[in-house]
Amino acid sequence: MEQSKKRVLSGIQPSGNLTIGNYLGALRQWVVEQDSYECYFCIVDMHAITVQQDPGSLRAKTREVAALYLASGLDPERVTIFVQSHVPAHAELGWILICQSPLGWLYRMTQFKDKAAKQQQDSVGAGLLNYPALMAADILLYQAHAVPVGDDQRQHLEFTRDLAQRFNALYGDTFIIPEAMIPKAGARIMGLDNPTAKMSKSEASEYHAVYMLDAPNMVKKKVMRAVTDSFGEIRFSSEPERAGVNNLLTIYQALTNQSNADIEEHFAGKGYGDLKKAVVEQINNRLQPLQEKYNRYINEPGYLDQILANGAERASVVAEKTLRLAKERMGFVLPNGK
Ligand code: ATP
Ligand code: LTN
Repeated sequence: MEQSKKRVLSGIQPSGNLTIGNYLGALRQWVVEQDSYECYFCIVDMHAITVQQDPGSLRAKTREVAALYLASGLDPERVTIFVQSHVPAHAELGWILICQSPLGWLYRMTQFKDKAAKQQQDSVGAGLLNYPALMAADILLYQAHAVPVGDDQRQHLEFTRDLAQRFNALYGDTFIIPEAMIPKAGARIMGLDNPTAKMSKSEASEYHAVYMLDAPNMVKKKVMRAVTDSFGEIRFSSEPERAGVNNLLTIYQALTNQSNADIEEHFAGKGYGDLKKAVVEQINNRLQPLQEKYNRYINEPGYLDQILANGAERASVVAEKTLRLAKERMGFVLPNGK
């Protein structure tokens, strides 16, 4: 495993419109890390199908996510951007790791419990339960040292580490044990309509999330309607009754990089209307140039497809090498002696 730079891998599901939660919790830090790590960023379409997806929408969203990666500032010359299903090693190691995953560990995952609870019991697919094993495969195939994700993925990262350690103990050192890399500000953006639930791209309600592709007047409409409280006090707080204001402050902080004290001082004596206006302005300032770039990329499907094809080719070389090692260690007979 001779590598010069340490490796990073992360991914986003093409399961809907990307939210500012996806941007602040994940994408934004990926852009920073591309300078110091060897980075692999995938569009995890095989994870998206763990809940029902409309084929036309999955197709469109996969390209949309790719264009948003580029528009956010990922440079395809420096990082490898690819679609998970273009690299079959993910499915293959995924199956191997499913076979290594204790059911008890899988049933304990809060994301599984939450997503399963939202569906009729008999329509919950087995893929939803096995989701963390496929995610472990994504990460371990690249021998990634670090995985930049939002706070909600902490438990999946622990699962990946436990599974890798278990595999290494059973079959000999095979996988690097990865670390979660979680941002200080913006790791958990909450829903605007319900600040006790994580902002999520697959939540249907209209005023729940600001999408990365929302027009400025839509951002304004959503933020101005965000749930607050009747305390009339602008300060950071972990009290559930103040979660709405805390969430707006958190979004403001993630976009301005200011300290809690500076932000509270800035808003001293002001009202929630002022806070909301300031948040709208910060979001729109950030999204406007990004959306301009997005429009250019999405209107050049040939260019996007070329980037994804190159990415899959580069990713396959690394992934195949690890897959071969894992199979060999487990006792698979490799074709043609290797
Ligand atoms: P879905 O609603 O389809 O489950 P999601 O919006 O939770 O999707 P994912 O594709 O599962 O998004 O997540 C992609 C990345 O974005 C992950 O690193 C995740 O931790 C991060 N992320 C998602 N939502 C938030 C949020 N509200 N705050 C911060 N980070 C987030
Ligand atoms: N489970 C992740 C998406 C995901 C991922 C990954 C993130 C799939 N594979 C590998 C990091 C590394 C989520 O955000 N829900």
